[in-house]
Amino acid sequence: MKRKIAILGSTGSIGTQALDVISEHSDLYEAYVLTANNNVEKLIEQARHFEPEAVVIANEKHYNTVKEALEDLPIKVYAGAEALCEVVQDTNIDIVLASMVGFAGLQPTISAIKAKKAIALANKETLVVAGELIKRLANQYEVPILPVDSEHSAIFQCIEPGNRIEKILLTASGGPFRNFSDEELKNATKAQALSHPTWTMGAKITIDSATLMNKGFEVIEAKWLFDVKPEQIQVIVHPQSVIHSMVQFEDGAVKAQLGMPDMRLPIQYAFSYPKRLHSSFERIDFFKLKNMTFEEPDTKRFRCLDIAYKALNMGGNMPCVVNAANEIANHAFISDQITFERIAEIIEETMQRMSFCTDSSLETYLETDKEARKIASSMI
Ligand code: MN3
Repeated sequence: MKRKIAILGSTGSIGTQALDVISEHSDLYEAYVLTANNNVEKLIEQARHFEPEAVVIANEKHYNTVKEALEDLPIKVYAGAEALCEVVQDTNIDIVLASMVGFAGLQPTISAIKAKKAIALANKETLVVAGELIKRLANQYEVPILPVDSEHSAIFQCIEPGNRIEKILLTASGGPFRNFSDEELKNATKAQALSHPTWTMGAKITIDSATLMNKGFEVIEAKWLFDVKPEQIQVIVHPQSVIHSMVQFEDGAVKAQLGMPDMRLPIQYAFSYPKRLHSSFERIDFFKLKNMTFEEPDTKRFRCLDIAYKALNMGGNMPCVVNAANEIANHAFISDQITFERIAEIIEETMQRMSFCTDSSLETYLETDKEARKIASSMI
C-alpha cells in the first residue's frame, strides 16, 4: 500500500521538492492532500498533475477559481484556515508534511498530531512558537516528529538511541551578508539577501538566513527535537554547507552527516525513515571539494542569533514573541519599509514591551502572537 501524504504548503520550495520525491517514488507514496495559501495557479497545476483526494486554498477569496479549474476532476476543494485543520484528520492520511511558512503552520500541525499522523516537520516556526506544547502533544498521542530541516535531519541521522548527546554542532552557511562590511550591511537590500549562496529557498526564510534568525530558530527547534539544553547547542558557520550538522557524544566522538545541499534528501528521509531509499541526487565529489571551513558566528553584527538564545533561555511565550515580531519585521524588510538593521531592533523592542508568561497553552500562544504583531507593526 502506498503511503498517503498530505502536503501543507505544496506550492512552496519544500512542497514542490516533496512532490519531486513523491514522483520519483510513486510506487511508495501518493500526494493525498495539497494545500496553498495564495498560489492558485501552481496549486491547480499540481492538482491536475497529481490528482489528490483534496486540495485546500487557505485564502478563501480564491475558492471559486480553484473549484472551477478542477471541476472535471474528482478532487474535493476546500478553502480557509479551518479547512486546513480538518483535512489533515482524514483517516487515510499516513504522513503530514508541515511545510507552510510561519505561525500559520502551528494549528494544522496540532490538528494532525491529535489525529495521530506522523509529522514530517519543515515548518520550524511551529517548534519555535510552541515547542513545549508540541512535544507534550506528540508524546501524548504517540506521534513521531520527523525533522525535515536539513540540519535537524542531519542530527537525527547522527544520534544514537541510548547514548547521551554532549553537544549539538549546528552548522550555518552564514547567510548572504557574511562578508559584508558594516557600511554594506547598513545599505543591504532584499535583492542581495535573496541571492543566497548555497540554498535556494523561499523569500521569508532567505531573509531569516541573512539576519541569522533562521539559525536562531533552528537552535530552538533543536532544543525541542533532541531534548538538550540551550548551552549544549553550538552554532558553527560552515559556508560550504556540505556538513549539515554534527553530534558530539560523551566520549568526545563527533558524528557528522554530509551531502550536497539538496532539500530533497531530508524530505525523502522523513518519508522513508527508518529506511533509506535510492536517490539520483548529486553525490559529493571530495576531490572537487577544495576545502571546508569553519568560523564562529558574528553575533555583534548579526544580533538575531543571540536574541533567539535569549528567548529560549527565558522560555514561556518569549520565543513566540520573537517569532511574531520577526515575521512582521521580515515582511517589512521585503516590502522595502525598513532597513536591514531595523529587523533586530524591532524584535528586541517588542520583547521588552511584551509581558512575560510561562503558560504553554495554545490560547496563550495565539494571544501572544496577536499582541506581539500589533506592537511590532506599530514600529514600522
Ligand atoms: Mn535549515
